[in-house]
Amino acid sequence: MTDTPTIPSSLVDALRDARFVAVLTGAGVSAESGVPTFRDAQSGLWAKYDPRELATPEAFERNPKLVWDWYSERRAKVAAVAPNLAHFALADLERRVPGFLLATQNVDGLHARAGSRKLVELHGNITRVKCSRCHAIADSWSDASPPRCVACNAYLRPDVVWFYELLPADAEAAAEQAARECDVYIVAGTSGEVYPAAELPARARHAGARVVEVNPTATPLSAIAHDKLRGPAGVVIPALLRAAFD
Ligand code: BJW
Ligand code: ZN
Repeated sequence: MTDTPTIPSSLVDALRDARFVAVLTGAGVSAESGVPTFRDAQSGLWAKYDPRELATPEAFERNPKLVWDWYSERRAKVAAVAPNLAHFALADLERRVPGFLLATQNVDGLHARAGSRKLVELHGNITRVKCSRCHAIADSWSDASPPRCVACNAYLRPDVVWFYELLPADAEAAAEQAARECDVYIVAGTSGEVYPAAELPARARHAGARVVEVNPTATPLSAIAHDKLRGPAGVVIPALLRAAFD
């Protein structure tokens, strides 16, 4: 059993009284489902590649097959895993507070599968595939690696946000507004190294929110968090809900 960190009573009160709660999640929230975190060492076939060097438009231009195959394997892995207690607790939290938004950096779709609806996916979704030129979403594709767009014959690619690409404008705007308007901001399972997502907690703090970090280890975001709940998200987030709402 993992120890649950102590939850300060002032945080319990803040959560209970909150009119709007905003949440930012990262790969650590899916770790207990068996999805490797982004900065974890790659295994097997991919051991010699740095994910930071595969998740770029340049990598896809240079070696489309390598990048397509990496995402195909990850897509298959995501389809084979299930949401964990952290995903379910966040779906529950959305129903407990008057205003809520969950902004996730994860591309695995597990929050939606756990029942979250007030949800924006800042970095896209690995289960969707789009054309790299005309951006049309593909409903099906061939076994080629990569397959081609039926409309314009360019390569298809995963509908995720690579480094140096813009985030979906509506998702980013909604996440920024939630950070500005929330009373409590929960940031869970992210290393806080990737922008613009990493600046959301500071915006929330600047606007007066109580900022809570859920992560087994310290991150650059720890410095701006009022509460640092050290432990796995699948333990800490359900404990936070029990403390505030049971
Ligand atoms: C647990 C746990 C458990 C483990 N429970 N926790 C400003 C300053 C500097 C640079 C930039 C800037 N603005 C933009 C940039 C450039 C760049 C960037 O941020 N670079 C940094 C590396 C410095 N940003 C971009 O390019 C973005 N685009 C953009 O801003 O466009 C405009 C622009 C362009 C160019 C220049 C300037 C502006 C786009 C970013 C897209 C990120 N895409 C990826 C890949 C998605 C597809 C895929 O999955 O392959 O998104 S990168 C990768 O990182 C992925 C993740 O969503 C993202 C964040 O990672 P995350 O979730 O934090 O995971 P990890 O692995 O890093 O951390 C896991 C954490 O969990 C750890 O802390 C563990 O301790 C913890 N943990 N077990 C709780 N059980
Ligand atoms: Zn096309």
